[in-house]
Amino acid sequence: MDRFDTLLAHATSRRRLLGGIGIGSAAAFAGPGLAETLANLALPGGPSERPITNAFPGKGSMILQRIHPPLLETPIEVFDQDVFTPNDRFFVRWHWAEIPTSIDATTYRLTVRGHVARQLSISLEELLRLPRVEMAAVNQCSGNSRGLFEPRVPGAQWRHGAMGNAKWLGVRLRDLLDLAGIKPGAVTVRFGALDQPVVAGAPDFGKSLGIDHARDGDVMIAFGMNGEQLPLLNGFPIRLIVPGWYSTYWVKMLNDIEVLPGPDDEYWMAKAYKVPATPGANVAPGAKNYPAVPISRMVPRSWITSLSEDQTIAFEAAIPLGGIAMGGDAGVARVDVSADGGHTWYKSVLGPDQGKYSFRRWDARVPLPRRGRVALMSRCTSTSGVTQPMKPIWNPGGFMRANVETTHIIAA
Ligand SMILES: Nc1nc2c(c(=O)[nH]1)N[C@H]1C(S)=C(S)[C@@H](COP(=O)(O)O)O[C@H]1N2
Ligand SMILES: [Mo]
Repeated sequence: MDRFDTLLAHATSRRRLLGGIGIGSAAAFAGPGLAETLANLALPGGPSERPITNAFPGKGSMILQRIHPPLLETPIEVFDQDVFTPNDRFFVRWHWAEIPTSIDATTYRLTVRGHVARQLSISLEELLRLPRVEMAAVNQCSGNSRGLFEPRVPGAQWRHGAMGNAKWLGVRLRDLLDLAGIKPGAVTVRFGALDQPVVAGAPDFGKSLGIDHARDGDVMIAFGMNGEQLPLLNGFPIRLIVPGWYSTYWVKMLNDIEVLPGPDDEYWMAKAYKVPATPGANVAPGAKNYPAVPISRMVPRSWITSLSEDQTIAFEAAIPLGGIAMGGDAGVARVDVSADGGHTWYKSVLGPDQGKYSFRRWDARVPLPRRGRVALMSRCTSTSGVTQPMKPIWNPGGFMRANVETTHIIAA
């Protein structure tokens, strides 16, 4: 048995496993009343407390942002343990509440249709026989860290845990499109999934990529995540991976690929997930009537993970500091750290390079300027030469926050 057979074997047994513990029952158990522990997200617009839940299938301790559909945030300390986020701690976000609670891997089909020479209906077994690729890539929600927007904007009030990094195993989207044979004049590829809106007439979730992007060889259909099958809530049995792009494009429970001879003018591309066409997607709070474009590439970010907001530590002349960084759609070239609000910067040492789309560990020592409250910062520069700005941006969607973040500690 190679890895491929193992995955399929797991995939088939998954059906039985999920039968008894559907999302419905989990949601019923996950009410705030059950929570014994609360996480404090320190959101400027409050309220900051969220229950910690263990009640969702395939998931360990997660910050409960919403029950139905599930929005689960990864606690920041998880990112301090490894650059790869464990599957059972990986964040979860769905738009619509009608999510299948069990999947029959033996009858699952992925359709490729539209502007193609041959329409395909592929079983998982067939998909798993295509040449396989594995790639480390960060999956980050467009609205990650939205809870820190000032003034506050509507939407899930995430702190920094609407992101995760995994080794994705799957097949190239290009190989599948080549099997179907793209017809001349193809412009867009649209991806659809099994989840459904609860309200009649609400737009079914779907996202699109331009034909050249879809065929670039990096975009993949993943059935493996950190060496295991995908958790149901992260899109079992297959999902789209769009390295370097925000996860709104990473369609879960992918079952439909449609090649279009024109643009996708449906809701999720034409209306939702648009950002100002300004540098850094930044507009003045309250601004209206500015040109907007679909969100796309990620930008560099970094986080301190070895210490948490408002933590008290013993004063020392210099302290160790560690965290993670991402280059966005490029690699991490350097991470600098500061303990005096950004006046003096010190270089960190980067951990192993797991590929340009992955998180990268960094570690440093910083001198503490004094006892008391200290503002610690990290600042990433990508291999394409982009450095995180100091100032936060603002836009009404709460998308693309990427400024230098501050962690305050008390050196006592
Ligand atoms: N089928 C489907 N795929 C989806 C979504 C969805 O609602 N339905 N949400 C997208 C968004 S906005 C995000 S942030 C990611 C979340 O991925 P995760 O739950 O695996 O962390 O899934 C993306 N793919
Ligand atoms: Mo998202």
